[in-house]
Order: sequence, then structure tokens, then C-alpha cells
Amino acid sequence: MTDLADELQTSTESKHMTSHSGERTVIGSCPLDCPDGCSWVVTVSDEGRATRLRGNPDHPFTAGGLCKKVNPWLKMAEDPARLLQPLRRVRPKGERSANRFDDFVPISWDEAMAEIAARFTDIIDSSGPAAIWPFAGTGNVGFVQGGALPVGSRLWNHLGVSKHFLTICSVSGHIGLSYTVGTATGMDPEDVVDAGAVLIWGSNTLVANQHWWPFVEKAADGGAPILVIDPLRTRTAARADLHLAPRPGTDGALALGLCRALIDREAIDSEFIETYTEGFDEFARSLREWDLARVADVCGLPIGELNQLVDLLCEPAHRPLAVKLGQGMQRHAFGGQASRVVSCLPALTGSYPLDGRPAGGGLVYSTHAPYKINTPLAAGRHLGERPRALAMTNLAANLLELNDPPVEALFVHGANPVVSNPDTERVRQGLSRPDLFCVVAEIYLTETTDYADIVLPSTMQHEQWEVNDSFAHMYLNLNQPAVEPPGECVPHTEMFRRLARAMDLDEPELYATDTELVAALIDTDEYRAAGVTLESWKRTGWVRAPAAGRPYRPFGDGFPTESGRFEFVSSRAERDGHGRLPNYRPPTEAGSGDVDVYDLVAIGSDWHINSVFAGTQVVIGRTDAPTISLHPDDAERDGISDGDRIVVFNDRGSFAAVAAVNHQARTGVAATTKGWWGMGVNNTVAERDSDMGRGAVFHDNRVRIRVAAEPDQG
Ligand SMILES: Nc1nc2c(c(=O)[nH]1)N[C@H]1C(S)=C(S)[C@@H](COP(=O)(O)OP(=O)(O)OC[C@H]3O[C@@H](n4cnc5c(=O)[nH]c(N)nc54)[C@H](O)[C@@H]3O)O[C@H]1N2
Ligand SMILES: Nc1nc2c(c(=O)[nH]1)N[C@H]1C(S)=C(S)[C@@H](COP(=O)(O)OP(=O)(O)OC[C@H]3O[C@@H](n4cnc5c(=O)[nH]c(N)nc54)[C@H](O)[C@@H]3O)O[C@H]1N2
Ligand code: SF4
Ligand SMILES: [Mo]
Repeated sequence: MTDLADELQTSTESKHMTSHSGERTVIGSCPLDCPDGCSWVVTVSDEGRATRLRGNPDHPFTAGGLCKKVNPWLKMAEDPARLLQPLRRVRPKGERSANRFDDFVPISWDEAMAEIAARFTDIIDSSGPAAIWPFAGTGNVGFVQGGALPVGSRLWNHLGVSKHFLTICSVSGHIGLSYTVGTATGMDPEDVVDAGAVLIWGSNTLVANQHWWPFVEKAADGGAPILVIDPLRTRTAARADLHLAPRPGTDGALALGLCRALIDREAIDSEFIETYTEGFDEFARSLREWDLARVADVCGLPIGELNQLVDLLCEPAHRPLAVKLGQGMQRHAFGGQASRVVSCLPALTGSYPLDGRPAGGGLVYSTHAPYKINTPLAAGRHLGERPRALAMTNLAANLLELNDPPVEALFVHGANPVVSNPDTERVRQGLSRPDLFCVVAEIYLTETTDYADIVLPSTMQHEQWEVNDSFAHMYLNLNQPAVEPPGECVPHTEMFRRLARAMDLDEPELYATDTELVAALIDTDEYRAAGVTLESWKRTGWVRAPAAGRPYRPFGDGFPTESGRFEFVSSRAERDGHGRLPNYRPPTEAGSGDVDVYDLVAIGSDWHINSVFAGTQVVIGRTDAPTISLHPDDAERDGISDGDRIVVFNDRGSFAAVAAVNHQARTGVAATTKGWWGMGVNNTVAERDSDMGRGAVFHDNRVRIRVAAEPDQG
């Protein structure tokens, strides 16, 4: 890799769009669960075929390049495995032929909808609507077709089915931050260019949020050190001025120690603390036990490295401090609490960009606050109540243990729980229940459709209307359909209109068109005052959220908490059982430092997002089998050599893999990537709730590893 463009593996094509006769370009957006929220441009031939896809050069964050995951999008849309018509299962659930299509027979849309409507009506009559669970994942995180709102809400509200909580990704961090900052939006990530120091905490930014990296590099050019806290030496960590690799799940302890060190060294902003925060003295007193020697012990870090980090954080030139909080560190038993503690660092250093203060510092976790779209209208909140809420991360327990009523039907879209949910074996057991009626809307047949009664073929993004936000920038992207869908694929919105019709429902709002739903999202005074109309939006494909001024002041001159101040102490957290003060508790499984066990951490792959497209010929053809990286000291102790076939196991399950002995993981940690079909990482992960919001504990996972027995030669 020689330059940044290579490093980011974005397309470096010329920004000039050439147009051949009859060709046209249509602006759209990437629907994937990626912070970058790219805007894209599809070239359509005069025969109506999509011939080219590239990043929108006019979008301030996309800046003309997509990523190596999405560059082959159009090829993946034409993959021979693409679903083109509705299917009905003819084999027992969980059984799978060499060619998955052999497990199904094609049926017409009318048959599919009649069957779903009949089953749903029976279930509602016998058990009540709460027995139906619409299970929306992150395959598409848009507001019209995807899991953000999620799609189908008008119908689901009207029927009163169980609510779905999308808890699989980032919920614990959101709640943790709500106790201190009051919200998870702590600065405009673009403003990082003016940071005095950038602290990247549990985020593999160069892989998982790559379009932000050029902004970070600008800060570095201005003298800001890049500091990374990650148990793995990721590509991002390798680019840092200083990288500390604590034991997984010990971030809370590290952050408390850093807070104490900043206070001890008087490297804090007393004026900011006095004016804008609550409970500093009590917080400072609570830190007495967190001297660096104890931190070193709990986190498994050399004291010299801790001192180096503290020196850099105390440097007056390194203000304001921008902290990028990744999702990785909150996938732990006490991940919410850890996020809460980390958010204290920008407060102590006076870095949050309140009115009249320098921009450039604060906290980057989410950027949801300024969008202020009209979700109640688009989702039809007024159409009905939904008394029960079910967490996505509790799928197995909800299928196997819930009564009153039990879950009798699932409508799954944009989700692949057999690969991505924790505790795969129990998820499979739950999905195998013969009495469960399971509908899956998909692009391909997956390990989850192996359990579907009916599979419905969905359009892909360049074939549908969509609205996408981002969690790393503040532009609202509009996606316009560029081409006609292939075969009998339809957008999710149309599936729900057809289902409403098949169920004989006469509420007119269930039949809103896609462009009516798009328009509903920007039906607010702010968007009107900013002059945003569907027509103006179509021309650019994006608009800066009207509430995101420049420089962005997330909270004016106070914080959106109960007290209006940054809350080092929080009565609300105390009421919720999380303690008045930010605190640390050790993870349930990880971080022990015990010999012979590994903390397994499965992070984003370079090649795909979660499990999306991971089973396509394009991806399989470009990648090697995923490996498990082990530190040389651990590998030697356990008699494992580079390239050995190994078994990774605990009492929940096991999977086979190939060992890679290198310096990616610190000692005691085994590192791999998530989302691979058939790999089985989540066979070993517990379906246990994190401390806040029922988040998953993917990285709080203790496993053992041994060399696989030689296959029988006989
Ligand atoms: N071990 C471990 N597991 C993890 C994580 C981890 O860090 N470690 N990370 C977790 C995180 S952050 C997340 S967000 C979850 C993701 O978990 P899920 O939300 O289940 O997402 P995916 O597994 O990517 O599955 C998305 C599915 O949607 C399909 N799809 C894509 N686009 C569309 C579309 O437009 N329409 C329809 N109908 N389907 C579509 C894809 O083919 C794919 O099968 O995984 C989690 N799993
Ligand atoms: N290429 C690619 N990009 C992606 C995705 C993908 O699958 N592939 N997934 C997308 C999704 S759904 C999401 S939510 C985001 C997530 O993006 P990130 O926030 O980057 O989340 P992760 O990949 O889970 O983990 C980030 C880092 O946290 C580290 N980590 C794990 N445990 C701990 C810990 O206890 N403490 C600390 N300090 N660090 C820890 C991991 O080693 C990893 O390097 O990325 C999105 N972008
Ligand atoms: S996956 Fe992320 S980086 Fe790639 S095109 Fe989509 S939004 Fe951009
Ligand atoms: Mo995610």
C-alpha cells in the first residue's frame, strides 16, 4: 500500500462524469450499516441497465469513492444466486440441499401473500397480534425500506404486533452516553480536523469508518497525535502515534485511571467543569482507587505505556480532545458503563464544542441528533399501540422460552440471525420449532432462510426509493431507483402494501406510495425552512441536516441531561440501577488474563459488512478463508503453529478454523472477523444482555483453542 487511496481502497476514478449518448446517471446512497453513509452515482445505459456505480464526487463525506465491499455491488446484484421470485419451503426446516433452491418451490406473489395473510389472521385470532414479531436487521438501515424506522411500521402499528428493538449493534453505548452527555451525538466528525489530539477507542476506523480517516489525517497534519486503544493491532492501530492494547472489556478501568491522572496532574479545564458540569468533586473523590498501577494490573498494560498516554493527554497543545468511541468496546457485559466513563475525558479537558468554545473536540459515536426527520408520521405511530417489545439480541430466548403469547410468527428482513446473532445453536433450535411460521425477505438464500417457510425476493438499493442517514456525518441521503427490479423482486414497502390488501385492511395510510413515505420524512418545519423539497433533494441526492449548523454546536450552551449540564453524577443512572457515578465492573468472561483461555474478538472484515454478500461468488472469489490470529507466545504455549487447523470451543459450541500466528492480537486474545457464512463464530457467543439496553456481548467471550485432530485416513 503506497498512498491513502490504496489504503482506503476506494475508487480513485476521475471526478468528471462522462456521458455517452442515451446514458444517464442517477444519484443514490449505500444502504449498509456503515457509519460512512456514502452517496453514490449509478450510470444507466440507454437499454435501462446499470453499468457503473461510483462514489458521488459532490458529497462532502463520500468525496467520490465507495469501498472495496461495495465497488462490486452491480455484479452482486446479478449473482446467479439472487432471489427472483417468492418461494415456499418443501423440506424440513434446517435441512439444506447442496443447492438451496432445491429446498423450495417457486410460488406466485398472490399465493405467497394469501398464505401469509391467512396464517397471520389465524394467529391474531387465536393468540393476539403480539404473537407476531417483525424482525428487522441491519442489512439495509434506511428509513423507507430498511431497519431504521423500520419499514412496515404502519402495518405493524395498525395490527398491534410485538415491537422490535434493534439491540444488536450499538444500544449500550447510546444509553451509557445518555447518562453523562445526554445524547450520543457529541460533535460533528468533520470538525475533527481542528482537534488537538484524536483518541480512537475501540474502533477500527480505517476499515469500519474509512471515509472519516482523511479528516483524522488532517488533524494529524496539524500536529494532533493519533492515539488508539484496542486489544488488537488493527490497521488503524498500526497507523497510530501510540497504541495501547488492554485486555478486552477493561476499558472502564483504563478510562477511570486516565480521568484520575488528568485530575492529579491538573491537566483539566476548571472553568469548563465549573460552568458546564455536575458532580465533579464527587467523581474526583471516587477515582482515588484508580492509580495507574492498578489500571496496569486490571488492563494488562505496561505502566510505561500508560504514562506515555497520560503525558500526551496532559499536553496543553493537545486540546481540544476528540474521542472516537467505536461500537467494539461496548459489546461487553459492562459496555454501557465503559462508554459512560470514556465520555468524561472530553468533559474534564473542556473539549465538548459548546457555544463560543473552539470546535474540533468532543465525542464521536453517533450523529443521529440533528437529522430530526418526521419518523412518527412516516411510521404511522398514531395508527395503533404495540404493547410488547422484543429485543433482537434475545431471539433464541424469545423463541424458546416466551409465553403469553409465545412468538408464533416471524417476519424477517435485512437480518441473518443464524450468522449474526449470538448463540447460534439455540437460535437454530428456536427457528426449528415446527409451529413457528417464518417469512424471510431476502436478496439471497442464506443460513437463515434454511428455516423459512416462505421467502420473498427483495429489491436492492439501486432498484428502490430509500432515505439513509449516517452515523459519522450529518447529511441525509436520498436514494432514487436507477433501474427496474429483476424478476419478481419488489421493495419491502410494496410487500407490506400487498400484505395489507391480502388481509383486507382498509386503512388508507397503509397504502402510501414510496415517494409519499419519502416526503413524510422531511415533512417538518426545519426542512421546509431550509427549502428542502423532494425535487431539490433529487438533484443533489443529499442535504445537510438543517439542525447541523457550522461549526456544529450539538447542545448550544448546555447539555441535554436532566440538569442541563454534563453529569459526572447522574440521579437517573442511579434510579436505573447503574450507579450514581461512572464506574467499572469486570467483564463476565473476557479480560481475566487466565492462562489457556482466549478472549475471542470477531470484528468487521475488510471484504463485507456483517454477513451481507459474504456468501456471494464475488466475495468468495476475492477472499481467503478467515483465520484466527493468535499471539506467538500463546501459540507456542498451546503447541499451535501458523496454518494449523484448529478448533475453537467453549461450553456453548465450537467451530473449526485455521490459525494465523502473528502480532495482531495481544496475549490472551484470539482475533477473527465476523459475518462469514458457515464459519460459526457465534456458536461460542452467549445470548446474554449487556448492562444497558439489552445489547449483545459479542466480544465478552471466553474460548479454548486446540489443534484439530487429523482427519481419519481410513
Ligand atoms: N461475533 C460477532 N457477531 C456480530 C458482531 C460482532 O462484532 N461480532 N456485530 C454485530 C453487529 S454490529 C451487527 S449490526 C449485526 C448484524 O446482523 P444482522 O442485522 O442480522 O445483519 P447481517 O447478518 O448482515 O444480515 C443482513 C441480511 O440482510 C440481507 N440484505 C441485505 N440488503 C438487503 C435488502 O435490501 N433487503 C433485504 N430484504 N435483505 C437484505 C443480506 O443478504 C443479509 O442476509 O451482527 C452482529 N454480529
Ligand atoms: N469493513 C467493514 N466495515 C464495517 C462493518 C464490517 O463488518 N466490515 N460493520 C459495520 C457495523 S455493523 C458496525 S456497528 C461498525 C462497527 O465498527 P467498529 O466500531 O469499528 O466495531 P468493531 O468492528 O466491532 O470493533 C472495533 C474495534 O473494537 C475493538 N475491541 C473489541 N473489544 C474491545 C474492548 O473491549 N476494548 C477496546 N478498547 N476495543 C475493543 C476490536 O478489536 C476492533 O478493532 O462498523 C461498520 N463497518
Ligand atoms: S459500506 Fe460504507 S464505505 Fe462502503 S459504500 Fe457503503 S457507506 Fe460507503
Ligand atoms: Mo452494527
